[in-house]
Amino acid sequence: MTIQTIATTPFAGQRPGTSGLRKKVTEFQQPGYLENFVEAIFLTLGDCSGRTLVLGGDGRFFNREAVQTILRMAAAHKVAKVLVGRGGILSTPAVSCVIRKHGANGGIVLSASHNPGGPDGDFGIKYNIENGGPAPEKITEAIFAHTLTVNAYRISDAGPVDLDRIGTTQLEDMQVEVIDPVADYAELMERLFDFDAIRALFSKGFRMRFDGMSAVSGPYAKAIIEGMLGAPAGTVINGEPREDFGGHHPDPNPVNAAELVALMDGADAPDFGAASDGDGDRNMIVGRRLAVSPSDSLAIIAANATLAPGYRAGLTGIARSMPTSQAADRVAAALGIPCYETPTGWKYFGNLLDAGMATLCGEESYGTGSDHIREKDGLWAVLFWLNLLAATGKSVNQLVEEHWARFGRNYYSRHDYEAVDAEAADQMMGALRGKLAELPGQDLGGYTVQLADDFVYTDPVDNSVATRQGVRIVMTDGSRVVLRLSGTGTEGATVRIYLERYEADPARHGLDTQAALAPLIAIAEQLSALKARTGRQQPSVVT
Ligand code: G16
Repeated sequence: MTIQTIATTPFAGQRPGTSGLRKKVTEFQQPGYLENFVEAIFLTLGDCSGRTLVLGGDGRFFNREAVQTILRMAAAHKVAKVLVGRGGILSTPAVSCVIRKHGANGGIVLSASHNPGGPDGDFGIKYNIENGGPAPEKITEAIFAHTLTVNAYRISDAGPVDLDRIGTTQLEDMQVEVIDPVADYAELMERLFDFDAIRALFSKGFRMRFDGMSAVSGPYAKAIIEGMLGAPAGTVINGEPREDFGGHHPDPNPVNAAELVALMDGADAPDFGAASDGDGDRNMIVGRRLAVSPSDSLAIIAANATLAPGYRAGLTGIARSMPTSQAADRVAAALGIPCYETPTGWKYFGNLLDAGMATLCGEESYGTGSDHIREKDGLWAVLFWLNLLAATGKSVNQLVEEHWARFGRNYYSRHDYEAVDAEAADQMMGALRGKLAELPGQDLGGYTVQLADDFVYTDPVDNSVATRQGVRIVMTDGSRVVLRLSGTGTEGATVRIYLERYEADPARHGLDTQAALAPLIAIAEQLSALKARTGRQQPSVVT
């Protein structure tokens, strides 16, 4: 076995987006493409001798190949030890959990999250730091800078490591420990939630469906929900991870988890429906004929958090991304704790969690989590809801309706326009930014604009500043229209329009969401001229 230095030339476009580098599999398969990016990670890390890293991914097409390449490169960079999930599998929350539990120096996550997989699908890679969370911008920018100048990468010429057998092997001077991908994570969940109460709920005939979407969370859900909590076999559907996610789009929302939503709408619906995404960090919570909005889910978990053993001491604060609805702000105000508003991207929660300033975090994009790890966590959110259902004896619908009655309802929706011409999208956002200064005070469709800006975030812990994080138009009654371009798409641009309206009157809590938001939808079009600029008449996805 020898360490080789292979000459290479930079690839354009390796700047990490909202959550790491995400590209088409075919792009990653170009000779040197993955290697260049991994070399840039190691160049950013510097001397790796004595360090331990965690490595795993969501099992999508190219996962195994990438794991072998990264192991050989880690050995060449003198990493002391790599903990890798069996079969190269680790959900994103499990990577975060394993980094923290084993005191590793960081980890590499292989996933394109909810983006489709398979040879024609997407692949992705990101680096997580020693707190278990996604690397902050100063590190991702340093990685990017190295991708622009990289001219060689170092790699061992050793043969493949057996990823399917638990145990430790040697690769050059590096130890490779293949670990059970579920064990550490399951043990953490058991400490946070009242497993006895949830077991008792299932033993009384409570029925649930968890849709693993043929992605990574299936094995975790089977081990915990069916195994440890005693739910009947068959509770977890689509529970085998497949390289192409069985052709599904593993994005847990009412559009892509249509099968689950139809089941929950049916006459013999189970009591509780839930789904997770490609890499297991997103969640969807479904009651009977009710898909709970992720923003509401965050607020409801926050309002009832002390019912779960891991959160009995109460919350120090809540954090939400700027486009997420303000439902959680109302809970924070009632609890007398701060609510932080961050840019989109889980990485922005890391400092607040590390500093103990926030306990719960959430995003409208089906992401919820807490200070137990430094990633959002799909199954954790599902177990939280199970804990709430078991502790209160109430249904999902009851919990949601009672929450609205107490705090008011924040009607909320996101309209996505996917694979739009990137130049047209940039021009649209540019023109919109140009109008912002004149909007405050103007009357628009029955609303008066209070604030119009391009969101700027100053991190209260390290004072780092993130600019151009989304255009927000806030009305005097708190209703909002937010527009931004996605940082996770792999084709053209994705325009996201976020719409929110607050309704205090319980008699008006049963409206159709799109109808309730119609005036704000019209304002978004009036200000952006999206239809004319992009040629799109309808959003591709409405959540
Ligand atoms: C990632 C990030 C999230 C973000 C989401 C959507 O989620 O971790 O913080 O909300 O993308 O980002 P964008 O609107 O820029 O596409 P995931 O589940 O894809 O890793």
